[in-house]
Amino acid sequence: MLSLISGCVFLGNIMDNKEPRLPAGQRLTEDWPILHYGSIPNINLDEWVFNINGLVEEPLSFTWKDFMDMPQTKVTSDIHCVTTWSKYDNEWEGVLLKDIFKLIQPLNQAKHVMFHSYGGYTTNVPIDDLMFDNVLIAHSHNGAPLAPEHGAPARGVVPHLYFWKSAKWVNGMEFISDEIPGFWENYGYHIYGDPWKEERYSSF
Ligand SMILES: Nc1nc2c(c(=O)[nH]1)N[C@H]1C(S)=C(S)[C@@H](COP(=O)(O)O)O[C@H]1N2
Ligand SMILES: [Mo]
Repeated sequence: MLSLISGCVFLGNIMDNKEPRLPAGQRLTEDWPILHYGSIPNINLDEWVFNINGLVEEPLSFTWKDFMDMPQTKVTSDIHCVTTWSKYDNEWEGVLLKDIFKLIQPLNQAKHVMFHSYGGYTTNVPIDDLMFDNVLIAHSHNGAPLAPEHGAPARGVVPHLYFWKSAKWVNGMEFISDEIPGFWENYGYHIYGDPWKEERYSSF
C-alpha cells in the first residue's frame, strides 16, 4: 500500500516535467571538455576592456574594475554542446546581461547582439535571449576563476542555447539590426541553436 502511494507521487513528479533534462542527442559528461578554434589569447587584466557599441544611444566600455564593481550574481545552469556533450549544474558568477542592459539604451532597430572575443571569435544572439535571468558575462565557474582555456578572464554564458553561443575571452557586444552569422554560424552551425529543437546545423 505504502509503495503504491509513493509510486503515485513519483509518477506525478515525472509527469510535471515538461521535458527531460537531457536534450535529444546529448550525453552527460562529468569532466569539462575544452573546445575552441585557434589559440588561447593572453589577456592582461590591466588592459582588459569590454566594449558595448553598434546600435546603442551611447557606446560604453568597461575596464576590469568597472566590471567587478557591477552587481555580481551566481547562477547555476546546464551546458549543452553541439558536439553532443552536456554538463549539469555549472555555477557561474559574474554580471547578468540584465544588469548591463540597465546601463545602455539600444536603438529601436537593434534586434541582435554580436559577441566579440579576443582572438576574433564572434557569435550572434537575439537581444530578447539576453534578458533571461541566467544569461551573464561570467568570470568564475564552480567557485574558482575561469581557467584560461575556458575563457578567462570572462566569457559569455547563454545556457538555453548550444555552448558555441557562449563566447570565451569575450570583449564586447555589438548591437545590430539583422541576424548576421558569427564565426561558427558562418561555417554551417544553426543561426539560433536551440538544443531542445536540435538546431545544430543550418539547413542551407
Ligand atoms: N572565443 C571563443 N569562444 C568560444 C569558442 C571559440 O572557438 N572561441 N568555441 C565555442 C564552442 S564551439 C564551445 S563548445 C565552447 C566550449 O567552451 P569550453 O572550452 O569552456 O568547454 O566555447 C565556445 N566559445
Ligand atoms: Mo562547440
